[in-house]
Amino acid sequence: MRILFVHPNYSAGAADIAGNWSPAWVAYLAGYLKQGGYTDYQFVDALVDDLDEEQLRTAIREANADIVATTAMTPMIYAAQRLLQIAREECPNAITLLGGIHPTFMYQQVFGEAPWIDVIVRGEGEAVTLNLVRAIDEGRWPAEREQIKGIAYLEDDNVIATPVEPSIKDVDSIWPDWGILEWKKYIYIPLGVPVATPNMARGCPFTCSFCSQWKFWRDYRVRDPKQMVDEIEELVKVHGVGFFILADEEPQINRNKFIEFCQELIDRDLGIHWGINTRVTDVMRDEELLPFYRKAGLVHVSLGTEAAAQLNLDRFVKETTIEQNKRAVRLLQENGIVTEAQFIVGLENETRETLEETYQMVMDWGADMANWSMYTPWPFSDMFSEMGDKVEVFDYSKYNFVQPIMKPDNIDRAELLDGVMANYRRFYMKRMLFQYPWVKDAFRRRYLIGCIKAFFKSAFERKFYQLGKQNYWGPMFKKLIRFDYDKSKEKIVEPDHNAWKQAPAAKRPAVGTSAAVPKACGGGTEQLESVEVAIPETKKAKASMMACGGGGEQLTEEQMNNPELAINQEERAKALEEA
Ligand code: B12
Ligand code: SF4
Repeated sequence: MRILFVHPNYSAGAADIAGNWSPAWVAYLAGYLKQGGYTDYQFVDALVDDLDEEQLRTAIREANADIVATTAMTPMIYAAQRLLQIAREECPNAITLLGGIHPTFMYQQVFGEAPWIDVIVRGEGEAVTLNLVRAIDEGRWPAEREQIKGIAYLEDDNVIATPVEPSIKDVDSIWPDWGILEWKKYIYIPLGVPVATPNMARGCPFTCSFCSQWKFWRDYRVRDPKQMVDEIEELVKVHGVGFFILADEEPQINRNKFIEFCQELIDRDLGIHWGINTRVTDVMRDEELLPFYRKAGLVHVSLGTEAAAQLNLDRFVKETTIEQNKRAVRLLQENGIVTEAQFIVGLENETRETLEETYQMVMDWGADMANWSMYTPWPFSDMFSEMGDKVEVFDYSKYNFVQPIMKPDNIDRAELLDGVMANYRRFYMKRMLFQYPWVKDAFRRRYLIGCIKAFFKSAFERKFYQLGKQNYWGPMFKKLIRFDYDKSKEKIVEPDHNAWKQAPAAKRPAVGTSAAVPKACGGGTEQLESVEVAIPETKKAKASMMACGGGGEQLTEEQMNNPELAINQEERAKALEEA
């Protein structure tokens, strides 16, 4: 049973500009298969090797695998679909397999567009993939496929989704096979060392309306910190990794585990530096622990500061304030940790002035780095339905945070892009001239200058924000900006909301009209029967599956008291610690 994993060749030109990133999905799936007795797998990274279609075709043909598997975030879905089409052409007998966040929710649309895909794994991949591979190996595929939980497939032009697989409670049973990657390819430009994105905790107890990660993993689970550091030790000693970013949505929320993790890193003195994406409220909660975190090697924190206006923070159900943003940045700065503030811009109320406000604000906060992402409601996020007809682009390859898929009411897209670029230019020019070279801490200085190197490299190559494709040459040439997108993609096919965790009703007060109000199924793990829906057209098809019983008020008392769903930060953190 030979399995070929392939990472699609798609680059957004934003977060990925800091280097070549090692894909964690491959390592985690391969590791789980290995433990299950399947070791005949290989990996092709079409992104890092920049393979064109012909080269991809050759690589797939030569691998001659029984299963060809790939992944898809939303913007890379067409690249993934095409990749599997090539696999179908080159290896007609191989099973084509797709997983990842986008197909998890959008499998109906995916099958409508790419019927050559044999099977989609929905949600957390390890257990489902092992069950699937075993069924194929034992000759139970396709005859008994309806018995495999967590998959979707086409049967006589109907999309079949089996009941969801329970999440893996014992996350320590997952041990990735990082050896599947060729580490010399994955260099983080700021430090010139191999970079990894290992995963300690899965899930997030918050329910921000623009985000889908909390739905995807459903419940919050965290690994044993000692085992986590075993994994990091392997990454350092066996694969030469010198920097990592935790792939976690919310690494700090279980404070005790995070402290244990840091202590273990200190005790083992691995000499590794690392970063996290976290919430400003966690930074403030752990104010006194920041020197300890820094000692453990934490050097880079990306903060979901998101907005310059409280109105927008509230709308995102972020449960933070502008004041907290400012304070968190300051605390990190005081503790010598590189601070990156992240903004979401381009909502309908965006203007040149509000863009200016974000710039002024981040300068006032004193963050080392800043980024401005174009507001991109994932089609399966709660906020998407609120946007109604404001979303004009249904070509998912543009859902990448860098190409505006909505036009604000009072400025056009060119103005928006130009305003964002003006912020980047001013911010990094000032930082480069007046801050980075004068930072006293030698490591921090080297790190920041390394970041600016990565930034300029991508800007020079016109890959940053896909400026080449968007034909952006500077403020004088706004009229030349091109926003090409595939207009034949007119609407979304309604995602599958029902199989996944839902935000408590109390967290979604009075949110506009909603074409697709998520049904509060409560996010249980085994509540769905197999369901069958006709294969949808690529138009708005209301094929929402009501196998959970529908209804808007279904959260139980127990679920409301669950730490995952508790309403405020302190309650949640306390409940999680107790758990
Ligand atoms: C690390 C990371 C990156 C790294 C990439 C690392 C890499 N090489 O893959 C960097 C920094 C480069 C990056 C870039 C981007 N990212 Co990013 N990234 C993440 C992050 C933080 C962790 C991803 C991860 O490794 N998770 C751990 C692994 C184990 O989980 P996983 O990938 O989901 O895989 C599991 C399942 O999905 C499933 N699965 C996945 N693939 C497959 C395939 C098969 C065959 C099967 C069976 C199962 C399966 O099984 C796996 C194991 O359970 C996530 C947020 C998060 N916390 O998850 C965002 C996230 C994935 N990124 C996101 C986005 C949008 C982007 C960018 C577009 C942002 C930008 N403008 O730059 C770019 C796109 C990348 C590109 N090529 O252009 C979004 C995607 C949302 C969406 N709906 O698509 C996320 C979810 C963050 C968010 N804001 O919501 N990212
Ligand atoms: S805190 Fe909000 S944005 Fe961050 S992972 Fe959780 S739900 Fe998503």
